[in-house]
Amino acid sequence: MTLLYILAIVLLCIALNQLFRVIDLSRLLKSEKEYIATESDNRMNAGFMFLFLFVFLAFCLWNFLEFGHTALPKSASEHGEKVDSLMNANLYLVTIIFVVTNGFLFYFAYKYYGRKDSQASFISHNNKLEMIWTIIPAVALAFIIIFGLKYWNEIMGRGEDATAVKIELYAKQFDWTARYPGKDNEFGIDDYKQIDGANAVGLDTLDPKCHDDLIVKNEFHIPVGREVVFQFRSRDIIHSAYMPHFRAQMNCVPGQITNFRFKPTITTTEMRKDPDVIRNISEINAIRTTKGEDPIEFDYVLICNKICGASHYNMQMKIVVDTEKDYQDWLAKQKTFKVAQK
Ligand SMILES: [Cu+2]
Repeated sequence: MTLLYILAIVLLCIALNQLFRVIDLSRLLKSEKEYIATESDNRMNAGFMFLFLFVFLAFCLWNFLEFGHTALPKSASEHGEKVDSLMNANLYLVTIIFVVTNGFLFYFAYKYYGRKDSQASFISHNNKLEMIWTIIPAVALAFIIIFGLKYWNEIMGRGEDATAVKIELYAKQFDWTARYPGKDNEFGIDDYKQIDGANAVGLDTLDPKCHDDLIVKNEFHIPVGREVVFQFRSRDIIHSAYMPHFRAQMNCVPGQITNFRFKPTITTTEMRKDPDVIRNISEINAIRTTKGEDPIEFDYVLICNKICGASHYNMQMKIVVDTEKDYQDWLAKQKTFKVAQK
């Protein structure tokens, strides 16, 4: 079958080649000069340029409408609204500029196609034009940067919240481990030399602050409406802790501690009832069913967003946003580092 396709393509190429030779020969007979575009050729190309403009913009619009909902998921953190409004402002600005500049590009190609007696005018310099295309982008970029810096300061520069939940996320090829500070609300210090099977995140067993730390695998819980202060560590190479629903991402760098904090605003249970979430999950489940896989439920997720090796794609951990009571119940069931060590 494949051979037939190849044969068909080869024959088509030969046929096209012959066709072009016939056209060339007929031009020779009519004593037209070979390969010089006539005015009607130019007019036809100009028409196609104009047509392309509309086809292209229609294609872009269709992409927006059809796949727009598969971009960033619904925001579920307090600062997420700010990130989204900045993102949308950028997107609107870029879309307007894209449509206007590309509109002109293809319209001018259509309007000024080569005519027999027309000549291009020679403009070496125009101060007014230079000013326009320098000042307008400069103002637009300043607008984007000023708003970006303002939001960055608001997200990263807030004071410590005394009631905040502390969590450490520990990255290694290829999984995550969460650590909670336990009753004393303080993390014990770490010592990479003590990493072994029972002490996967390398805590210093001599530090009493470690003993009540909770080590959590597979999924970790956070309470809704309370600030969560994360610290990130890595055992081996740079990973990146990405929690898309909370608009949070921070690199995990070996040998140093990085931070990020956010306040979750929607519990996992509430999010599962959201119409947009239901739509996206049912689309995924429709594909899964055709493959004979079990349907899934919506869950918040922590994923690695720095290509870190062969199993990078599957370096993830489930996040559950609970009500305060559910969170406390779950926390009470977790084992302390000391118990787990025995
Ligand atoms: Cu990774």
